Amino acid sequence: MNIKKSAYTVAVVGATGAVGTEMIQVLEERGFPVGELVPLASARSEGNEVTFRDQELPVKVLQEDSFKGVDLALFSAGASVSKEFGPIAVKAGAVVVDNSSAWRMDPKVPLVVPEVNALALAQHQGLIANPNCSTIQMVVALKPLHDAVKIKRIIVTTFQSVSGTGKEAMEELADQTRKLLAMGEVQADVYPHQIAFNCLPHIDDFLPNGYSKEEMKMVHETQKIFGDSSIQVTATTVRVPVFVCHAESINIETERKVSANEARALLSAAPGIQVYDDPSRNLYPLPIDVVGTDDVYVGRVREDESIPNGLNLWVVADNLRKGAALNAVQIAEVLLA
Ligand code: NAP
Ligand code: 3JM
Repeated sequence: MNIKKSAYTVAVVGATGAVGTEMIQVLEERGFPVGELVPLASARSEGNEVTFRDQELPVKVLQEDSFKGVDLALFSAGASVSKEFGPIAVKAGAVVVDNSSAWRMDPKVPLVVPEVNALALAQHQGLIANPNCSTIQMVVALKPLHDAVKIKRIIVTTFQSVSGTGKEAMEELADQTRKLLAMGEVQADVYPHQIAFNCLPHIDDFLPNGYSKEEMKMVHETQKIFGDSSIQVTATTVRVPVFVCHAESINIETERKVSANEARALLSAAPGIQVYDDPSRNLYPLPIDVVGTDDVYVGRVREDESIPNGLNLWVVADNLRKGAALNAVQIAEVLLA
């Protein structure tokens, strides 16, 4: 990737997964200069194929020598795979954009959302981390407000879709829903409880402080991306029975006052954001409308009447696209530019 080429060899690690499938689609849709696509997954996928530009490509089993000749490797096969194979890919000469939590908080690894901190990419040493899906949509929405009136504190509650867990979780929600509507019994395999017709205040493992890892990812990643460890962040992350798109209720306290109208104007002018905010017409962002789109949608902008400088927002984005695959491909596009 350090050399300008007309086309690049791109490996997708986790090519058969929910994020990997979207990665391949986003590379194609955006006309990323792919010479050869190398789809990699586990031995479970041996014999399977993925489709890229109307071609069926055989999935290869991820191995130490998988990255020979690879310019760019997009990883989304879980944190342990990234921990082990990320450095192997870099050593083989590839630039790695990693979607897992494995490297995000490493000080040598830039954690990047192009609309927010593209400049951090200049420091990369081969490995670049994509933030957590919930962090990405939050920082895109908050960046123009932070620039204008400086955010002091963020209180966020998420409503996260099952696609954030992967393909098996999507099947589990569909299967439980079908069975329950037919008055059948259901079993919970992916989550600790039934997800259909339910809400689980539990995403990723719990930590000794009582928060989940997902909640603490939002705290630490937000501070790293904004380059400001003084921003106070507290999060509650909830899994809801939605297939795709995460929603977030965000409350911010700012150093200077911003009215709801000024905030809408700032948001409307910012890259990657659509403002959908007209309660008189029941207009606010909804997962079923946002799925398959690229922007971060903001609505329900209200001044927080309980404090002098506060704002409430409702933020929705496609977690598989801006929350994962699209952001990773946008990082690669910045590297090419
Ligand atoms: P998924 O649908 O379960 O897919 C997992 C993918 O990883 C599959 O392609 C799977 O291959 C592959 N894989 C698993 N273990 C492997 C191994 N040992 N060697 C090679 N490939 C292996 O999960 P997903 O939703 O796509 O998410 C995958 C990962 O991406 C997550 O674990 C997470 O780290 C990351 N992620 C990040 C975000 C974000 O916020 N940026 C969002 C979602 C996910 P097989 O089909 O062969 O099993
Ligand atoms: C989103 O290997 C794993 O346990 C990965 C779990 C996971 C992650 C993660 O921690 O990388 C599933 C879904 C994420 C994420 O984006 O942080």
